[in-house]
Amino acid sequence: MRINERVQKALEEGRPVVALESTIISHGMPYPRNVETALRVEQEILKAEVVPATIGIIEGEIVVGMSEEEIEQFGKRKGIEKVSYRDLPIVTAMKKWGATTVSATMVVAEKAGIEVFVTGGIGGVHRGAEHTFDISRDLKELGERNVSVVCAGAKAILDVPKTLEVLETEGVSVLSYKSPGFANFYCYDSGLRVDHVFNDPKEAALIIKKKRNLGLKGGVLISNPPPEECALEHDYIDSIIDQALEEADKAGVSGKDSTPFLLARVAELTKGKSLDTNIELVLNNVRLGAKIAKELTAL
Ligand code: PSU
Ligand code: MN
Repeated sequence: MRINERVQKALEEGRPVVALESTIISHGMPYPRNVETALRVEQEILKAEVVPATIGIIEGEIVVGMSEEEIEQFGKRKGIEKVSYRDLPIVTAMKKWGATTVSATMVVAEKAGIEVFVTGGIGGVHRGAEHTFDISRDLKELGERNVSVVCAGAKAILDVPKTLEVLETEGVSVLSYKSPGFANFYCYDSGLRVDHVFNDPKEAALIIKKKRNLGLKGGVLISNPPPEECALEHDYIDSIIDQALEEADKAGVSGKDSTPFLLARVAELTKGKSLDTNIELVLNNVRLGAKIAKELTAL
């Protein structure tokens, strides 16, 4: 594992660091907006006086804290593997390039000692999972790793009620920032309840710290609704998601290809609106994540 100097130094000195994933770059957004977003994300974090650590695998080496050039590569290079937990030994042994999902990023962040991780929306229980058994490894790692994740809920293409049920089974405390409902990725609210609503980032930090001090394994999931001005309406997006799901089914898309296919198709069908929202919600999550990371180190 290669930890860049700035990240290493911050960790040694007990200064705040925020982990970021690379699947969102290589498989979640089209080039060049994926790279623009990943770089803006890092700038926002630095502006808050927190150190960003974008995580990925380069020729088999796990990198914690990519350079700008490396981020650019993850955005445009063809054939980068989507790396979930199960893929970590394969991609590293075979010396391949790999973009880490939430699950794999959590594993690496924990090993590096980074406690706060920001993404767009976590993976979860896919619709129709009662037939396909498609449940993201993200949920399991949330239950196992001492890393807390800031997100805009679970991706809207999923079965969100079932996702929350599995999070409960995994023992993941779900908090929501300022809004009573679990965020719905593109939409402000899924209409589903969370375990606790907080208004002050310090409160989230206290809960994370308490979980650790009690010796309870696993992370805290922090749901942050997308900024209201760029959130999409359920009436608009839900039928588009249904159409994308139907197309995926007809085309026989399954397994790890599902999420990238659906996100890309929804972006096309909304003429880029969903992509704009996805970018804004990530930046919004980053601002909250940086605050929580700072509060956590201050404790
Ligand atoms: N958040 C986004 N876009 C993404 C992802 C998250 O805004 O593309 C990625 C994360 O890496 C997450 C993955 O772990 O989607 C989920 O993939 P799957 O459903 O195959 O587990
Ligand atoms: Mn899956």
